[in-house]
Amino acid sequence: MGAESDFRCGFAALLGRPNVGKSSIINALLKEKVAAVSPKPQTTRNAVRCIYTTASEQIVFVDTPGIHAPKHALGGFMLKEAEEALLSVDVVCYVVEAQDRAVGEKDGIILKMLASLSRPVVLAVNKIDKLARAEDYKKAVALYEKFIKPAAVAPLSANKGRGLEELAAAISALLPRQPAIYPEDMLMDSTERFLASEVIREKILRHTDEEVPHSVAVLIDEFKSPDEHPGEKLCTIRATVIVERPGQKGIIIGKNGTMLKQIGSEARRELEERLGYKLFLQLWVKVKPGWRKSPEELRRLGYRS
Ligand code: GDP
Ligand code: MG
Ligand code: K
Repeated sequence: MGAESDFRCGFAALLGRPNVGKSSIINALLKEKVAAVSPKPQTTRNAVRCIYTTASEQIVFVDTPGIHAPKHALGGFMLKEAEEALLSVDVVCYVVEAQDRAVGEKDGIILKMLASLSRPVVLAVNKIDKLARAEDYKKAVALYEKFIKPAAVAPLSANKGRGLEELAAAISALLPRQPAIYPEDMLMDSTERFLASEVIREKILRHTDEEVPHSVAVLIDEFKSPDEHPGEKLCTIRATVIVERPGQKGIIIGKNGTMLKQIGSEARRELEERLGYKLFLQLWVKVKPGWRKSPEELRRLGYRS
């Protein structure tokens, strides 16, 4: 058989409770920042596809939203989104932590979904660098194997760059033999608009505490890129940051607007670097009490339901 017909390509859902390191794994694999990473949970709410291509494989990762108990409308949306994502993939990459010694509520929900799913699971045991004895990751494996039978187990450390190629190999071994779907130089299947809202949201999360992240959404009101508008020299982005309470608006704007200015200039710099052109970025902050509980508002913000 020729090399070409041995090529494997397909979709892998990246699954795991918040903060196990899903975005870090993607970033480490692509060696470029693609999905938003932050030490706070719920950074990635929408599915972002990242594409990992080598000479022998192409893995299209779907960075699924965190799995949450459906306590309000947003939670319900995310759970449904995650279930739908699972039905459209070839493999599930389920990320847990090497230090796990008990199954938490969120993993309980994920395990229940996986147990009823006819898709192979690669159990990615991340953060092995945190263990005093490397082989202790097997304790985490034994814990999860009580509920699912993974097709493969991949111990790794996204932060230390260990076990990443082994993880990719374990996933691609379970993909169908077929040619690449995407061009090999493509890293992410996502629009520039979406990238803009993710970068802005990440900057907000980096600069704010506990109570802000869960109630913030970024709506891109206008995106005029030089590609779409040949007459324009600058890319213009106007975005609204939506929060739930006036206090949160105050935090994001900061004293004399300094915080918003800081967030805006950091987001602009990163976007200019990643998009490859100069841009003008304007941010507003709006209070919409209870936007997360309103299905209509969620739809308007782009969360399908
Ligand atoms: P996600 O919510 O699953 O996407 O998790 P993130 O990728 O945002 O990571 C959450 C936190 O875990 C961040 O502070 C990361 O730096 C940290 N983290 C990710 N991978 C590792 C790892 O291999 N080792 C250690 N020690 N920390 C990690
Ligand atoms: Mg993430
Ligand atoms: K995170």
